[in-house]
Amino acid sequence: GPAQKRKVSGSSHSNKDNKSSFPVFPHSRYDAAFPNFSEPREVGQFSLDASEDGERNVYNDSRKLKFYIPKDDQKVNFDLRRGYEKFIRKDDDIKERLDNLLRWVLMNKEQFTANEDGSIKSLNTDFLMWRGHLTKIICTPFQKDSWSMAVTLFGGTYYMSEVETAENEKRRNEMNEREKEMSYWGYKFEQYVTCDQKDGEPDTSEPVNNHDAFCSVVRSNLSKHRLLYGGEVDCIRAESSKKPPQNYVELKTSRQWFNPRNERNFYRFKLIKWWAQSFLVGIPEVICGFRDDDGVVKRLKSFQTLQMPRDSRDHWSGAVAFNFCQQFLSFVRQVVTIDDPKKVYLFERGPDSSTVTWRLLEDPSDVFLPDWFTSQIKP
Ligand code: 0WD
Ligand code: CA
Repeated sequence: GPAQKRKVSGSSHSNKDNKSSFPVFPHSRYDAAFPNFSEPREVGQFSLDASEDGERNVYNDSRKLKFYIPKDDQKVNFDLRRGYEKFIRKDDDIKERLDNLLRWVLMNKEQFTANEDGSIKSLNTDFLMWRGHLTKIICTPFQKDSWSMAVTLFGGTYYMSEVETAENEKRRNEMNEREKEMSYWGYKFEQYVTCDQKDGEPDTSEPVNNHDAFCSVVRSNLSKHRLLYGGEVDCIRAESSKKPPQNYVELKTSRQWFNPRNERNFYRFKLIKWWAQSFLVGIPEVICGFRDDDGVVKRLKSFQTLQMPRDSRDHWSGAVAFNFCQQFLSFVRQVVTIDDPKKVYLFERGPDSSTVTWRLLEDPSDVFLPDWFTSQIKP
């Protein structure tokens, strides 16, 4: 349209009324001081457990939080291929959207502003989403990956729910046998270094199950945006005297480095994702199992979240990434003006695209706030 053809004059103000698309590049556009980001504060915990009936149920407690069991970092020998035939895999065709987080909200009504009839008047947040959605937005200036985020404004809160892009769905459906097996390795690694009990030993004979999860719910502010989001947390250090999220640990696997190019790509493309993901929840440490091509981990390495930007030298900038996110959220608030639980705006970043565009979704199946939730909110 004409708005897209309008010349960008260089002043950020002249572009304020251009609501048709949002630029990803150039980086210089976002190269300013790190925006205000308050220390994430944990306001809740919940567990997803499918042992009852095979469906993921939400429990308002930490029953699925695992304990980290320290190992001799240089002397491990974890075969991540073991037990693949017994893997109890979550069906990724089933889209849970924000449902589990919304169930947590309804289980914790006392945290929110209440009406006399017991319904919720306000969530006291500008945005509600999964942590993983924020990670994707933050990493956008430094990654090619496509993403789509659906946004609904309801009762003054912008609800954001990811929609799988055509490219990502295609990649998922065209995985070969080896890729499918490799997607098991990360979960198997978790089993080698965690235990349900504080002083227990990992049980690596049990089938691996990726239905179960523990989630932390946090509040933080990014500049003028109040944020409320949930994120899956792998485990906790039982021996630590710190309190959540400072005693949480994120677990990862990565292919060991065979040459300097491997190492460079690790710092350039992988560490920014690890940093954004853990920084958003205030998790101080990421423990990585380095594996070979046969899925054997021989070495563990701990990365300090706050050190990652420095470790990565000048490959990426956390300030650019966070400024991009801050301004993108402002853009969302400029575009999404109709407060209606059934109105869905879709924000899309195509593969390697230099802009984020938006459109309205018109199909009733795109509505993602369920009636069981909206009926309990009375603004
Ligand atoms: O609605 C959606 N489109 C999504 C929902 C996309 C991504 C996640 N989810 C759900 C997850 O199933 C989980 O219940 O949200 C919850 C947690 O979200 P998050 O913490 O915001 O997700 P993210 O930071 O992307 O991933 C954290 C962990 C992953 O760890 P690694 O180390 O791989 O980053 O959540 C797990 C995974 O362990 N995870 C999943 N587990 C099973 N199925 C999935 C999945 N599809 N995605 C992430
Ligand atoms: Ca993990």
